[in-house]
Amino acid sequence: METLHIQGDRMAWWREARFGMFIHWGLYAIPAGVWEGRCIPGIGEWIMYNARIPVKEYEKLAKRFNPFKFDAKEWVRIAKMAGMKYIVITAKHHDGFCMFDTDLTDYNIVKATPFGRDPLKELSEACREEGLRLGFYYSQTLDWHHPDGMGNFWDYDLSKQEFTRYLREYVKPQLEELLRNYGPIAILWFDITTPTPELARELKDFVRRLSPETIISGRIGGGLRTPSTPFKGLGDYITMGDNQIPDRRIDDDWEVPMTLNDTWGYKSYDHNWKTPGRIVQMLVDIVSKGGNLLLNVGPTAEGEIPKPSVDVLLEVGRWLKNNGESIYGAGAAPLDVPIDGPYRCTYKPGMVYLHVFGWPWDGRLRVFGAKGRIEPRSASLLREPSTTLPWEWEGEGDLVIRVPEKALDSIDTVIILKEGMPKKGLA
Ligand code: FHN
Repeated sequence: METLHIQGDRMAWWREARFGMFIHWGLYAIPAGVWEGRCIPGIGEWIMYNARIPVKEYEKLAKRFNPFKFDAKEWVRIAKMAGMKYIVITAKHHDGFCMFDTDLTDYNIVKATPFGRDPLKELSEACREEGLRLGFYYSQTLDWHHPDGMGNFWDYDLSKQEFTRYLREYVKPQLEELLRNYGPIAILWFDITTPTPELARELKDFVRRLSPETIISGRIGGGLRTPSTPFKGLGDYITMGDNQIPDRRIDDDWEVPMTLNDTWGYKSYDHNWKTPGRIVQMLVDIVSKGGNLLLNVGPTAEGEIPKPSVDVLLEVGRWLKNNGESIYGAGAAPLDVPIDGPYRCTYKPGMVYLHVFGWPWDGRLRVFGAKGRIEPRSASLLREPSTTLPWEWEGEGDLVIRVPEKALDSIDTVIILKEGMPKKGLA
C-alpha cells in the first residue's frame, strides 16, 4: 500500500483553528423527527432506531431524497463567514446510508437517489478552493442497515452478526475510498467507540498507513481508559461527550462536539437555538481551557442549512472578525479563573486576552490570583489598541484594571494584557 508523506505535526493546523463546523446530513432529514404522523422523541438522526423503522421501510427514503438546493460553495461560504476553519460532515451515520459514491453498496446518494450527485466531492472541491480543511464523520461501529454492523436488533439476529468481517470487508474499504478519492482528508471522525482495542488498533494503523496526515478522533476507542482522565484512546485528541465542556483546563488536545439546538440531524420542530452570545461565550470558555469547538448544523432534505442557524453563525462570525486574534492559535491561560467568574482568559506567549462577559458596574475589573502567573506590562482594549487602561495589584495578588464605563461589546469585550518576558512553562 502506498503512503502519503506527512510534513510536521498533523495537529498544528487544528490547534490554530479552534472552531469548526460539524454537519449531520442524511436521509433522516426527510422525516425530520416525524414518522407516520408521530413526533419521535430524541435526536433527529436516530429516528430509524427510536421508531424501530425496518430497513426495507427506511430504505424507501432514498427514492425521495433530492436536495436540489444543495450548494457546496454556499455551505463553505457560511462556515467561513462564521469564522470556522474546518468542516466535518457525515459520510455515513448510524443509519448506514452513504452520502458519497461507493463501490461497496448501492445504498448511497449517487446510486440510490434522484439527486444522483456526490455532495462530498462537491464539498471537497469547494473547501479546497476556499482554503478550509475537510473531515469526514464515519460511523465505524453502529450501522443499522448492514447485517453485520452493530445496533439493529429489530431486523437482524445479533447472534449471527460478524462484526470483524464488517470492519475488514466494508468499513476499511470504504475508508480507503474516502481517503483516496476526496483529496487530503483532514480528520476522520469516528464515533461511539470501536468494539475492541484490537479492532480499534487495526483501524488506526490502517488509516495511518494510508494517510498519515489525517487526524483521528478520540472516539475510535482502544487504549487505556483511566477513571480520572478524559479518554482519547488511540485517537489524536480527546473528544468530549456531546455538548460537554470540562470545568477546567486540560493539557492535551481536545474538542467538544456541540449542537446549535437539541439535535444533530434536522428536526422540523426543534427551534431551541442557542443564541450567538451563548455560542461566543462557550467558544471562549473552551479555548480558555485549551480546546476546540465543533459546532453542528443539520441541513434540510432540500439541502439548505436552516436559516435560524445561519443567522446565529453569522453573528458569531461578526464577533470573531473583531476579536479573532484572541481565539485562533490561542490556548489555555496560566490563570485559574473561578468557574462562575465574569471573565475568561485565553493566551498566546506574551499576550493574555481577558474576555469580559460581565462588565464591572464600578469600572474596576478584578482578575483573581494573577500575581506570579502573569506579568503585565500594559493593558488595552483589543478593538481600540490605542487606549491605555491603568491597572494595579491589590490584596492577595489580584490584578485590578480600570475599565471604561461601558463595554464595547455586550457579549464579550476583550482586553489585552501584554507581558514582558512570557513565563516559562505556562504556554
Ligand atoms: O449517536 C451519535 C449522535 O447521533 C451524533 O452523531 C453525536 C455527535 O457527537 N455522536 C453520537 C453520540 O455521541
